[in-house]
Amino acid sequence: MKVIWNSQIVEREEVSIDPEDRGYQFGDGIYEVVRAYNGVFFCLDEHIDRLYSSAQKIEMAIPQTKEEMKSLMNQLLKESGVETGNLYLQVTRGIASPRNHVYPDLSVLPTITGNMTIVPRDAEKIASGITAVTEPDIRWLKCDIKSISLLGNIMAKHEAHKRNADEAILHRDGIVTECSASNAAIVKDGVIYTHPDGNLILPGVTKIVWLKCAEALGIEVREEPFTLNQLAEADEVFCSSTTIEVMPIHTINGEKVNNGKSGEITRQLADAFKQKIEEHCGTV
Ligand code: DCS
Repeated sequence: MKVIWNSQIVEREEVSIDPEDRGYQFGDGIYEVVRAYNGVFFCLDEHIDRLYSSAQKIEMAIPQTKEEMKSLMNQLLKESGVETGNLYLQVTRGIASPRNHVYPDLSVLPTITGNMTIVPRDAEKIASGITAVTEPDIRWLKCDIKSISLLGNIMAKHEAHKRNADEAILHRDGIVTECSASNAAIVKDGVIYTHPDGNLILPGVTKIVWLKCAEALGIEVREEPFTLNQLAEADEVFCSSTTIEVMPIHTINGEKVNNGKSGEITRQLADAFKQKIEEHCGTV
């Protein structure tokens, strides 16, 4: 299996991660998940922009230019032979010894790894939706950085799993922020509500696209916080991410939303999103 390792494409077996890599030691790193359809990346520029923005926010210098990084990713996509799947790309602050919380100087180069996995598009699920539970948002206050330190996210997702749900909808003191691995939105009386970007959520690439779709469809969107009560009384609820696109949530904490069916506005957005994919990557 071909993978990205620093500035090259190598066989997975050739990669070795040092025990003093700061990603391994401190979770000191950032990542992106980029989806490809039919051998073409979707929204690659937006993902690259967010990666470099995350790097800048933690004072990490990625040695490659954005163009060099894109060509490395495209080379992996080609050599992996994957048509429809996900690229996981991770950049850590590199190897520094002895272990020290303080950042090493910039002569220490980041460690870059990336691998592609085949993940077919789940059209049935996008039509029927998933289940969710609400969980307190116990994460830190820089959720706009796509950090590899994901304990708060994985603990929430695991709670959801234990409660037989697919996703955890997170809230801070009753204000819904986002989900454990996706952005969250509700529809009430024809208007979409979603938490504004800022330090409390990840600025989703999928969200950028569905916001444009909503505008083109003439659906009003208010990027403002909404409460758990508004969530419970919503006509429709959906979440969005690179891997699941625009995904209806049909049950929350065991209670059905919209009689357990995907709502009309969610369906329109999911269809418009699919069209955007097809304009760029061909029929899916
Ligand atoms: N919020 C969180 C906490 C996420 O982890 C993700 C995506 C999103 C929002 C949505 O962002 P994108 O629309 O840019 O994907 N998480 C990626 C992940 O870790 N797996 O799938 C996507």
